[in-house]
Amino acid sequence: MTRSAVTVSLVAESKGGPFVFWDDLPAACRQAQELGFDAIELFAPGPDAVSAAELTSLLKSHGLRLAAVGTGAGWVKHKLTLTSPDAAVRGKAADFIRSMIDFGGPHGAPAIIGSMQGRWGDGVSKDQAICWLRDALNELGEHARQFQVPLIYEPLNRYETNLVNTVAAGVELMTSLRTDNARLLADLFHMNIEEVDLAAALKAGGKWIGHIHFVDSNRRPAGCGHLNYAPLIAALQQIGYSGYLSAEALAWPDPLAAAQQTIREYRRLTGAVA
Ligand code: LER
Ligand code: MN
Repeated sequence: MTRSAVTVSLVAESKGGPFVFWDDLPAACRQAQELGFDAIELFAPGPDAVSAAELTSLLKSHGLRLAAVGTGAGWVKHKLTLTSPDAAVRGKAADFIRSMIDFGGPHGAPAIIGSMQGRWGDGVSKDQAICWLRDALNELGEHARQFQVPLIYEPLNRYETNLVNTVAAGVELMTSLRTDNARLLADLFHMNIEEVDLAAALKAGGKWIGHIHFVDSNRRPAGCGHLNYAPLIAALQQIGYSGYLSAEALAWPDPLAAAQQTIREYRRLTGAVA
């Protein structure tokens, strides 16, 4: 059985990005609870954006879990990546992600590496970039273990990275790691651009699929684009996926309507009851 989650962004620099709720964490928790989401996924500017005590209290009082925390603020705010030609930048990128693992971990939430993976080029070969990425995933995957959460790595579409664009390439990366504590994030928006067959890719991803960004082809909420979800849900059932379907989607036409649309579609597709 899967669980539902909805994204909340507290990152001013990401305005217009694919997040449902914005800026006001208590209000987002209230609305997520009212709509019946199981969890929120938090995109925060850094580990100090909200204290552990406040986050614990907000989650508890609204009956919510923390599905995951994004680390992309390290890129959008500080221009850090794990594959920068500059060793000092790579080091700071790993430090930032470690701090986000420490932020989400006590709440049972894994950290997601998406845009922090960077790209090859600018004097860095693909082999070298993948090697640096692998080193970072090994180290950070082991760091996450103390919280009994995996490290989540997200293949992105070709316009956002040239490192790993498909689930299959993600599996190849996962199987080349020393750590066994990393899993893949399958973002249906990125997959719609890169995969030949989304359901087949999910099935082939199998046990490596650790998180889903639940969104439509045009990055609008599920049901507002042209994805055919039934085979995708069947594929997830077939691989025994029991994690989150987390709405990382544009707040289209507005945050509340996007959240309502998502939970309605989630229930219709999964048979979850309100
Ligand atoms: C970026 O396009 C994305 O999908 C995020 O989840 C990664 O930071
Ligand atoms: Mn995503």
